[in-house]
Amino acid sequence: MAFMATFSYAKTVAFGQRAGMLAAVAGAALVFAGTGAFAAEPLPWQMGLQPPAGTIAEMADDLHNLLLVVITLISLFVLGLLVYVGVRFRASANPVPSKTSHNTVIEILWTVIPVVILVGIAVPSFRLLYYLDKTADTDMVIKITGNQWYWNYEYPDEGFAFDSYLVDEEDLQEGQIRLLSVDYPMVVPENTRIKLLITGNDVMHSFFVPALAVQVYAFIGRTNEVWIDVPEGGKTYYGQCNQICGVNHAYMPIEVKALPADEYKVWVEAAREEFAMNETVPVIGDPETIVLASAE
Ligand SMILES: [Cu+2]
Repeated sequence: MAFMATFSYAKTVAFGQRAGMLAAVAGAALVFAGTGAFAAEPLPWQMGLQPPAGTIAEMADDLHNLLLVVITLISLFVLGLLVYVGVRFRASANPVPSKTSHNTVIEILWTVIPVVILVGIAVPSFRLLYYLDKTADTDMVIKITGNQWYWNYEYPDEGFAFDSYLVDEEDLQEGQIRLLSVDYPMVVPENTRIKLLITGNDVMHSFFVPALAVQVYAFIGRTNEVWIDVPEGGKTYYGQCNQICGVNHAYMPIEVKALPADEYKVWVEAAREEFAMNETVPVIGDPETIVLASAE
């Protein structure tokens, strides 16, 4: 499980690298400047990653920025070599080509230097992976189930669960975002470490919230574990299912709404009543001995 979580997180980081590469082409300076300081959703003409929220996302952002420098330097170095070789050893200037086939010193260098670079990258990379695996230090749990095509959020400690659907374009209220806002967001208290148990009900989905640096697969019959570090500030973080899961794959967004502790308590009280009938935990086994997971 932990492996899956870390693997899928690695994919998130890799995704970030690609975004960073594009940004580097357009103008490396902008990558570090960032965009829309308080945005937790994608913005028009946005470059680089979404501003990081919480310690995990900050570490991922730092690693991304470090890797961007490393890959930019390597790419420029290799480009320089190619241009140099093309000009210096062009056929017109070298009518009699060299027959050199080995150079021990260069061969050792082009083996050792990449190894040193990779080991250097591995140190912060593993630090992040192991940090991501520290789910034991969390304050609360939310179980997230991917369905075709909506999410279900279960608060096992509070004993309720609810479905979360996309708000249709014609029903959008003031302040809601097309294709990202949902009817019932996943509400979390700010300044809290939350363990997420992520599973699926039909096909593969993936829970992906870029600003919180979380991307974990939702498999049927398997529970993946990860944690998020929701920082201070009543912000809303948007994400999407990140695994092609069928015809409405693009229409099952994720909305994570962070509230101050007191407002969160009020929400829990209201949600307990509103979702009182929602003991919709899938149960397997003999009906005589069924125990609802939320009642444990
Ligand atoms: Cu999906």
